[in-house]
Amino acid sequence: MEPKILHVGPLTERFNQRLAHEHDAVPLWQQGDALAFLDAHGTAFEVVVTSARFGCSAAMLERLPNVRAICSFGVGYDAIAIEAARQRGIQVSSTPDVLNDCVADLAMGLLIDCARRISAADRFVRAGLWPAGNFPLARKVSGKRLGIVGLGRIGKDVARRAEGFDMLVRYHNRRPDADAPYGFEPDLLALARWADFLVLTCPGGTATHHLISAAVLEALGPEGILINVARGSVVDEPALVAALAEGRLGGAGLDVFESEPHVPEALFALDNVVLAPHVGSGTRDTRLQMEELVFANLRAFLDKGEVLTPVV
Ligand code: 8YV
Repeated sequence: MEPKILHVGPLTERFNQRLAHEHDAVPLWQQGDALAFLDAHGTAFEVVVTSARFGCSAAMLERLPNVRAICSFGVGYDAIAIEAARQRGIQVSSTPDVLNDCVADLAMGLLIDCARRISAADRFVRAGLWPAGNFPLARKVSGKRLGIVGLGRIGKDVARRAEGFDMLVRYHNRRPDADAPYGFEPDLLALARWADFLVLTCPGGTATHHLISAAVLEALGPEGILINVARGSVVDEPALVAALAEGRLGGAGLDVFESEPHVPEALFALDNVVLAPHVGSGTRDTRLQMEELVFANLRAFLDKGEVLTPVV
């Protein structure tokens, strides 16, 4: 008999049906109070299928004493109780690489939109304002200085795209990457001072919580643009909103927020921000590849006892 699978939160209809069809999976979101359900039935499950969004909390994991693997849809695992999993020898897989292109594409899209004010220009035309006068001049993108916070797989794809725009690229990481052909900047404030555009592609979680502080935003300055395709938790959001509203920061392109799906209302009124509802990986092509990788990890664990793309 195949192990029982706990399916934490709904993904696409296709994914949900496929999991239910191919495996003995229980949709947790349909069981009423999740923790109460796990108190009663948690011992039955050996594998958890979840996503970057729904994760698997420490409270859940405590109620799943027989779980041996967590297969997650998405590359970020800040919502998974990774330390508890590591201590118990639970394998955790994510879906790296298959989404790099799409997240990097969105980062560049937000950057160009903020600098050239494409969304603002679109609003200007639709509001019938053009006959009354020209749209204000925007800022050039090509040849500018790009700072990347977190030069991992996605950060490197952003850097490669930026090279196509003749940008100068420097990056901030915890450690320099010996293979990266870009300048390493150990001082985040210095990177923000140097950069015209600062793109965040680092992981979320406690290690990067509010890394982008009021001081970093101040250093980026009234001409600077912040792009966040990482996690909302990386940025001190109230400080960001204040800096944008008071013109101390030039602009921001944001795909992620601290309390998703809730976006600070103060941002809605600002013309110097471009807002997206966490769609970095949100193309049909990429989501399909992420789905395939979740199922491949699951299959590998069930057949051979080892996931293919482990995070721990
Ligand atoms: C989510 C993401 O996976 O991969 C990540 O870390 O944030 C996204 O791709 C997606 O929204 C589904 O949860």
